[in-house]
Amino acid sequence: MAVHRNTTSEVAFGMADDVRYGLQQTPKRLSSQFFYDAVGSHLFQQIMHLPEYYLTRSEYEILDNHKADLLRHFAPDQQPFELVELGAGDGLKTKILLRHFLDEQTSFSYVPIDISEDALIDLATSLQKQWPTLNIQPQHDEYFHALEWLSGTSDKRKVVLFLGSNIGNFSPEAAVGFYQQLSDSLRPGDLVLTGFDLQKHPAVILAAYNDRQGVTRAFNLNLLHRLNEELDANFNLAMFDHYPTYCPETGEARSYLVSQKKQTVHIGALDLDVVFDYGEVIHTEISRKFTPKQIQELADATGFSVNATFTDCKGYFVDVIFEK
Ligand code: AVI
Repeated sequence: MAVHRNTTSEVAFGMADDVRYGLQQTPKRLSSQFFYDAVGSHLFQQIMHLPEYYLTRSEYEILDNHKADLLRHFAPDQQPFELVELGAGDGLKTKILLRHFLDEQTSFSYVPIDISEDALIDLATSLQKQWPTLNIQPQHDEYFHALEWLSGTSDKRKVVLFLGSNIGNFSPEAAVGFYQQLSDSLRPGDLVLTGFDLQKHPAVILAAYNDRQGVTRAFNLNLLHRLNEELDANFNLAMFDHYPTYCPETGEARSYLVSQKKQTVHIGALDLDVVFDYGEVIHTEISRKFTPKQIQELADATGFSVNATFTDCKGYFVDVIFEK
């Protein structure tokens, strides 16, 4: 089983350009897609097990309780289908579905797509070991690029998984653009299963991004460590602080890194000096929380109909099937 790659240099080139642009904006920003190097992916695995990070547990419960319903939607006629997963990560939740589909002798292939090559190789290796007969075709790519690839593949019905509230890491405009592009890449009858984190008590949400063990802090700061390693920067991590916020009016959790003093950071690979004032922030991530109305509006705006909605017992999270 080979990992199809979008070349590493393309990915690294994207990062250099993005960092140069983002650190010269006001406010400064870095894209959250660069969190996921080997260390960042490992920290994210830890985050998913934290007591405060309810998202993973909620979605796990939904998939486990509704795996049979989901299979009925995915293969109503028992025809073979392609299960394409965007942002597969460690596949822990997806394994619930894969196990059930294999037990039911469903005919499908699994195409995990991820920007972290390390996470993808770990996932593919562990899946192949667990289920040697599983047809798995891993793709190392970023989401938008992967969609171009999606439209050029086989005639089989596509079921796209976009789990874990990954959609929350897009701005509202980018989410519409992404679902429009997804819709354009699919054919009538193809499905998308999306995990949306719902708006709820603000304190519950804020705690999920400010855990007591400091794992989310390390995850956020690792972005600067990555720039030190890969772009020859000299960020002093002790001079930046993790600062998460949640605004219940917009439904946006945001993460920032705050400069603890006036300082200048040199980024060798970009030949760039970046000046920080005391208290100046770098915006590193947006994690949007949705209302049911916003989910319906996303489907309406991008040529999908809402086929089915599944929720957990606390009503914290929903997995929604959109049909093209
Ligand atoms: C991957 N993504 C959905 C996570 C989130 O909740 O926005 C990333 C994350 N950031 C901090 N904690 C987890």
